[in-house]
Amino acid sequence: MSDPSEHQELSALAAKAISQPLVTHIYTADPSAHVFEGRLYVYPSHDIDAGIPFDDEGSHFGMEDYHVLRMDSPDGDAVDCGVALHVRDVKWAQRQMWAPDAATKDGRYYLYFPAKRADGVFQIGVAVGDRPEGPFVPQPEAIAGSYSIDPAVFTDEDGESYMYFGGLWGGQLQKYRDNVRDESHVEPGDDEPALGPKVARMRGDMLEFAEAPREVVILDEDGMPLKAGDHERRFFEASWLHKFGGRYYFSYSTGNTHLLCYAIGDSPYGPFTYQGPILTPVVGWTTHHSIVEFQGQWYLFYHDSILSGGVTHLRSIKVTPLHHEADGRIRTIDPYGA
Ligand code: FUB
Repeated sequence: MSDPSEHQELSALAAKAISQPLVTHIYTADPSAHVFEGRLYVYPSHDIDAGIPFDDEGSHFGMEDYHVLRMDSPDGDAVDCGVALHVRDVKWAQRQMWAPDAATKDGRYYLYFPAKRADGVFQIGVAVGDRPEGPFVPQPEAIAGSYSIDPAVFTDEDGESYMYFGGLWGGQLQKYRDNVRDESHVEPGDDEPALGPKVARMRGDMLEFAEAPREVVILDEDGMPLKAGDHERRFFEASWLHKFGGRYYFSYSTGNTHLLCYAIGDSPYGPFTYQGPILTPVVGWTTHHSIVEFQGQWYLFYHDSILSGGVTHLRSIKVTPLHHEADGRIRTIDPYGA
């Protein structure tokens, strides 16, 4: 960054992120930001107080619909484009519309979302629209072979798209091995390899997986898979993939240690080698993000619970500049330190 006025603008944006959510008329979380048609579109969860008691399954995260936000620039106003999809319109889903993502191909837009079926099992669905803001029409069934939560769809320069997904505990990932669910399964023991997120290449029509989901492996500095007991570094939820300098950056939340971390690899399938934290803990239990380039500058979209006074399921999304150092490492952000 050589232009001083540009530097001042980015510093001002970082300072604004400390106190100001992108919108305050609704609670929002889990922001997946994309540049579509030259503008920023953000696909967040729409947090509500559904009146459901707290439990270990995250039942109090009782979200029912999605609103899409549009911004002309990261320091501009975020326009709420209204309800893009409601759970009542999704035949296979009953409740808990958790963190979504979106993608585009051949002029159509695809909203990917996790939700619980009536039997309490999370799956991932897709809904299709003609505009980035929707409305989106859901497919009648969930994506075959999908499970758990937090879809993130990355489209590579060759046009192939990949869905990353999975989340531990309330997100149910620990119940699966080799894509098969077994209620008796729990998170592996501390000295066993950690469970990874999953990745599957999408079919050309963006509606189904083109292959069975594969395990994403995150390695330590010695090339060994991170251990399940390594709670400061192991994957928990909130997958995101961006490409920088020809390398693939997989970022994620560590859940119960409240960090956003990243790992780098040479293929969209990984393996990825752990690098360090991107964002230190925010106010609230969850942390979830996206990373996007807009007009030559990179940004981190994330959330915290400051606006609600710390209520963990009533969150607000924010944006702050993100810097890759000359060697490609990401500078760690303190959400309250600007
Ligand atoms: O918003 C509900 C869940 O909280 C998301 O799916 C997780 O990533 C966490 O942010």
